[in-house]
Amino acid sequence: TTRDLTPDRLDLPADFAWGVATAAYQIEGAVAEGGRGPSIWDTFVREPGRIFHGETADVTVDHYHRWADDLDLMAELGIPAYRLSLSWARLQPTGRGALNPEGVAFYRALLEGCHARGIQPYVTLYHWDLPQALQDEGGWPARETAYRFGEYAALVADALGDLAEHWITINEPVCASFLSYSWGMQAPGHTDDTEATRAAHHLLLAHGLALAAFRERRPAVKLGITNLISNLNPASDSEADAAATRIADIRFNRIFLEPVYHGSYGEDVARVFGMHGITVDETDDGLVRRGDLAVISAPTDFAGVNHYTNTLIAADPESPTGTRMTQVEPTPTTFDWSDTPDALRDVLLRVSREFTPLPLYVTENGATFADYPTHDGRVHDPERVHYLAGYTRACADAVAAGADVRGYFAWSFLDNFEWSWGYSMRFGLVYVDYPSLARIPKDSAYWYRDFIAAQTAEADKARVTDAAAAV
Ligand code: PNW
Repeated sequence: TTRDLTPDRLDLPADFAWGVATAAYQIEGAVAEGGRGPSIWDTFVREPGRIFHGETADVTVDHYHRWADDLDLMAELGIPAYRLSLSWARLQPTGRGALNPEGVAFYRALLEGCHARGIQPYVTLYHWDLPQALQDEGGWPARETAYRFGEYAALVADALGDLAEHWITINEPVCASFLSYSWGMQAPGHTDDTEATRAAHHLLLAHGLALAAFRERRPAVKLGITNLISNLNPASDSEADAAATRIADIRFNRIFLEPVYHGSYGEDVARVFGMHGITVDETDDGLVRRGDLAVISAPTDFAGVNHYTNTLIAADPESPTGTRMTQVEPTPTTFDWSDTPDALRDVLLRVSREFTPLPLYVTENGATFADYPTHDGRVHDPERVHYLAGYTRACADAVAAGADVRGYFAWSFLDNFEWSWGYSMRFGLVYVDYPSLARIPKDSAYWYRDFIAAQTAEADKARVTDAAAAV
């Protein structure tokens, strides 16, 4: 199908936050500079066979040294909002004790640099880079890690809490628990379901403790947690496929949504925990302690939704998980993920109808395509333009259908270290030429610039002019 991709004005409020997103470990590099301590990812990338081509993120796109140029480029593209994450190991090298002053200085300069350019920062406290010292003491399967995170959050609230209005506690607890401790795909690369389930609860507890720490110190800021929410549907109308879909939905989505927004693990989630011999009844010595759910479900100000996949689920007794998953067509991306924007609309509507009436932010959405520079110094990525045009419109469709969506952040600003895929998967609107590290905006970056300008034509013109004058 052809679609007119000329950006036009969507029916959304003028203050809708259009942004781009990144994460510290994927872009900063400088892993042994500025007093930073090692994180579980520094360890993981050094283990043979973990990362495509054995690549590391020791340098990645060198944002630690190039941040000012990167923010200049963001301002030139007229991008009004930027979601970034703080490296826990840069701020608190061993995961306990006073903050590292060089780390604080780096992030203060970065956040002040956003404001100087008229860019609103949205800050994530944890995007997977646990200090190695805390993994050595048990990592997320250990309850103490949640308390360390609460202390870290309190120190960050004091040191940096004046520099952003929106704070996200944890990015995608499903990845930091199941992908990391059960599926072995992400650091620390363990394959133990019980560990993963314990990690899941402790990540939620860590969210709640960080929320309380910020509330006490920074009553004016807006807080939320970001969950990865896949659109899951049965592959057929058979009862077996419907049952398999319900189980997948519990494992991927409901484990993390119910405790935060409903204040309890529901019966279905309890059954899945039970498969690992774990009870979710609150007790004095079990995984879920008395009072945990009150901490986890304390009110937030918004809900973060990361959305990538649109999955059909079939029961498959032959497979170890009992399910077979395929993505809904078309799947033009290098990861074989879909370009089906109605999935984003459906996920947003589901979260708002089933889980929370809070404002929603799409804190990540994007795709990877095999795109390469052409000889004219431009990078043509028509598939990404098509993807962005559809998924931004899906936000307006969700609002029209009743969801309170307030922002959309494209993943990612720059090509970067795509975790276990190393540099082989490019999600950026801006191309990075390895190893020169030159930044070249792709056609999608220019499309997004024009799209954003079209959303806020008058207000935006004034803002871009101010920012250009300030640079
Ligand atoms: C997100 N899935 O992770 C992360 O937040 C980013 O750091 C990452 O670079 C980006 O997506 C692209 O992969 C995901 O299994 C992990 O559907 C898993 C899935 C999707 C996104």
